[in-house]
Amino acid sequence: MGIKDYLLGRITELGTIHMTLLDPDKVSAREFRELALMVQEYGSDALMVGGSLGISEGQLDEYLGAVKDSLKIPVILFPGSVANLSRHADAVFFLSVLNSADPYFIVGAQIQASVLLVKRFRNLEPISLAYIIIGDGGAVGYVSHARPIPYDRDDIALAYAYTAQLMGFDMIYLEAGSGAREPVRPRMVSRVKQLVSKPLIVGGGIRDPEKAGELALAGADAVVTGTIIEEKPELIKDIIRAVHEGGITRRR
Ligand code: 1GP
Repeated sequence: MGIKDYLLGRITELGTIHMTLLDPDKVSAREFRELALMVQEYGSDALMVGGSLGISEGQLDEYLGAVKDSLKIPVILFPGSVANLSRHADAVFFLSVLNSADPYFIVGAQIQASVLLVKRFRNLEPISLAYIIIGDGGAVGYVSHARPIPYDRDDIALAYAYTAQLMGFDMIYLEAGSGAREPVRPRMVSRVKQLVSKPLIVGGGIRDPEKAGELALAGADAVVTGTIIEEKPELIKDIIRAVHEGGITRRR
C-alpha cells in the first residue's frame, strides 16, 4: 500500500491522525533516532522530516539511514528546499506555498524537484500538498515570502483551501509556523472543513493536549506537532492520545 493510502486509511479509521515533525537541524542524530522511536511507541501515525533552514541531503541520509529499519510508521519528507530529499524516506510532501508572493515557492522549486524525483528518487512517493501559511507564519512564512492569512480571516483561508481542492492537490495544510505563538484557530479549521473534503492538516504552535484535541474536534484530519517534542517530550503521549480521541469523538 502507498503512503497516501495508508494516511487516508488511518484517517478513516481514527477521524484524526497525529504526525510528528522532526527537524534534523534542531537535534543530533542520536536524539532524532530516540524521538522517532518514542513517538512511534506512543502511537504517532507518521513521521515528517524537514525544516526551513540548515538541512542538507547528506544530513538527511545520515539521520534517516540510522533509524529507517527500526521504524514501522512511514517517513514523509517535508522539504524546505530542493536539497531536502533522501532515498531513505518513504514519501515526500510535494508542497506548494499557495499564499507565497514569490512564484518560486509556488511552482519554481517544484519543477526543479520534479526532475530529481524522476531521475534520482524514484522510490519516494510524492503527495501533493497545498501549503497555506496562517497568522505568525514563523520561519517558513519568512523564508517562503508568504503573505500569511490573519488568524481571524476564515473566509480567506477557506478561499485558498477550496482553490487548492479545485486545483487537485492531494492534501491541504493550514500552517501557523513552527513555534508560532498561537496555533490556527479551531473556528478556521471547522469553517474550512465544512466546504473542503480533501484531508486537512493543521500544525504550528500546538503545545498541549487540550489544543491538539480541540483542533481534531474542529475537523482537522491530521494534527502535526514538532517543537513540543524537543521542549517537553513528556507531553507527547497525551497530545497523541488527545488527537485520536478528538477525531473519534468528532465522527460519532
Ligand atoms: C511546522 O506545523 C509544524 O511545520 C509544527 O509546528 O513546531 O510549532 O509544533 P511546531
